[in-house]
Amino acid sequence: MTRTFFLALTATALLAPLQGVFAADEKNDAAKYRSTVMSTIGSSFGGFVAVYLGKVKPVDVEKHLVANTQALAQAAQLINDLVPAGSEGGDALPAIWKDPEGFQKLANDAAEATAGLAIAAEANDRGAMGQAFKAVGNSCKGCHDKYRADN
Ligand code: ASC
Repeated sequence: MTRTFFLALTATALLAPLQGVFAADEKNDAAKYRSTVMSTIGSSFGGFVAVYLGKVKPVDVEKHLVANTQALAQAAQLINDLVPAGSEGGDALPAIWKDPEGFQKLANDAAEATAGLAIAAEANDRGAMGQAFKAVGNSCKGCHDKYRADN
């Protein structure tokens, strides 16, 4: 086996999990991408909550609070750009495309609330994190109630 062939084989194996996300024959790649980003948001918020509430105790708690909230805030910046025309489907309700301004407002609120949580984590201010945590939860719920199926 040549070295090049071996490297190509390794790369293919490493990238295999991504094929589920970016399968070429997907009918609606944009809807799938939306779901991928929203999963990132759910995972990073869940990670923050687990550490903040002490359900898990990493050695460097502050590092985990900061990293999870930064990942959350970064991904939340993408929400307002996840609903292009033609990407209807998945858990997204048609109301998003009937009321684009309403959706954009809640998307911007989510970006703001998550940025606030990241700032509170960076400051290692538990009180501010608690307040921002509530604001983020309310933002998720408010948008899902209006624009997401299967809440
Ligand atoms: C989460 C998650 C949501 C929100 C929502 C908050 O962790 O996946 O959709 O929080 O439940 O009310």
